[in-house]
Amino acid sequence: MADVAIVMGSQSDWPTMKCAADVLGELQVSYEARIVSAHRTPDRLHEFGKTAHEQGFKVVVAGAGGAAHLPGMIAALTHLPVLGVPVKSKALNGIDSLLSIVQMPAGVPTGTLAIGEAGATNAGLLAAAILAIGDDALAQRLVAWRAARTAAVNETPQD
Ligand code: RP5
Repeated sequence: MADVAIVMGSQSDWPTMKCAADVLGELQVSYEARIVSAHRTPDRLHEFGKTAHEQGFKVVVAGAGGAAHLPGMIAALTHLPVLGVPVKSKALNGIDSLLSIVQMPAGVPTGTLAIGEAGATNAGLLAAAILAIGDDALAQRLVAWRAARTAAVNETPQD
């Protein structure tokens, strides 16, 4: 049983969504990664959304590109927090993905992160922050992770 489900619309989304997996791994947060396409596997989408809570997931990170309906549809099917990652698309550089995820109707909240790898990394961090509310050891790991990032910033630029 994993705490975080990382769900993506296509195998082609994995290089982006792996950034969420990587940071969750660094923070020792359990996750499962799955391919669930809103358009190509609608039955799988419905099954996942309806059973995500029963499966023990606490947060869903969902990434898709183009007509990126996956995060919003999962949010329509579960009360779990859903963090949407707009994957950079070939045709419109992810602007289509972003707009498809961000503009949800009132009542079906879907968190929306930045386009691409930064968004996936931050979705992983945000999932960890949500879980850390009830997990002091994870909160300490998150604080340490952030402190290490701060410490890595030089005060002056280097040649
Ligand atoms: C979306 O279409 C996926 O999330 C992916 O970002 C995009 C392209 O998918 P592929 O054609 O590469 O499978 O559903």
